[in-house]
Amino acid sequence: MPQPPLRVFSGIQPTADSLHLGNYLGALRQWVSLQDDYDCVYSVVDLHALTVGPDPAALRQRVRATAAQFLAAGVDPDRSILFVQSQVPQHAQLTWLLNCVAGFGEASRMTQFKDKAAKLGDKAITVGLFDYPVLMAADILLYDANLVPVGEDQRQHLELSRTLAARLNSRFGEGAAVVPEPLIVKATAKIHDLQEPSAKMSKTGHPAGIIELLDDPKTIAKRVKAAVTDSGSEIAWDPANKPGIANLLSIYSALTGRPVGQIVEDYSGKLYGHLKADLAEAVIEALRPFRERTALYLDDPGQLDQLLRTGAGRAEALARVVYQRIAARFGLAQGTASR
Ligand code: AQP
Repeated sequence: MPQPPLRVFSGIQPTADSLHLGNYLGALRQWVSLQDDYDCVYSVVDLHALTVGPDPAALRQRVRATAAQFLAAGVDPDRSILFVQSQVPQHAQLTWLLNCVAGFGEASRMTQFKDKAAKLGDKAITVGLFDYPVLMAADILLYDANLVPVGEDQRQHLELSRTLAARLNSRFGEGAAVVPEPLIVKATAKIHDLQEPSAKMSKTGHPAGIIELLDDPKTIAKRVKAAVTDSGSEIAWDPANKPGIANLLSIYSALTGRPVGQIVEDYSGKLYGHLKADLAEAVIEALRPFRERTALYLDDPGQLDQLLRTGAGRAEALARVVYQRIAARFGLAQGTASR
């Protein structure tokens, strides 16, 4: 008998007006090709964005802008489920159940929490920020997802999701939860900050270190040309000693589909400036149609909202069944009630 396709789940936070090249190459681009072989569920994870206390009006705008960028990249709402996390109440409900099986110690070990907490300072750290990885586990388990395409920065969070799923199965018996597998594309797993190549490119990083997907061509060229390079002048693949050049080479290779070795050969005897000029052109050309398509979706917010409501309805139909199954295992009455 033919098996149903495996389920994929992934999400991106609406924490900026534009996504960046790391989000695109580390996650979004994979999302689009996975649609050919898997049953995909993609979400604008606005509950996650609340963990850093965004301005409400900005958040509303960014939810739409993020969804528009998913669509512009090629997420197809007819083939995949595309929805906004807060429109499906089971995400918050399942988080509570998982909070009650997650260890305080294991949540305390999450390096992303430690990094963000250090950036925000004691007064701004919320319980929500601490709980971020448990909410992420709820997102994944709620759809019985088999595969989760993410960048390297999310590997530890995904490991926690796997631990929690396995714990539900050992505590309540097999079949309580599906244990998800990470899907991390090695070559683009971590795109680095252009100004600080030891750090990942991040929406909340310094603007000069980021290439935003909606940046205009002039800004893109400026950012690429100002990227920090390394001492010496030889264009070589040496991530340990030449992290700045290695980052530019990975981005170039990912955008053009040409292997890094071939690019290095082409630039033998040339200067960093040549590589930067060609890379800027490649980024501009790759992002031009993306920017135009995003603008078209944002021109019609009514239609975009309708599309997202339809997606939320489809997501909730799946989430309700899984939530009730898990809640019943916990012994909660509502887990067995029909509505
Ligand atoms: N630099 C990166 N390289 C490769 N993949 C990346 N991702 C993020 N940065 C890189 C992947 O993008 C997806 C969405 O991430 P997110 O926006 O939900 O949260 P994040 O990982 O916290 O990304 P940012 O940009 O750093 O956001 P802020 O600054 O708001 O926290 C994930 O799959 C992630 O792996």
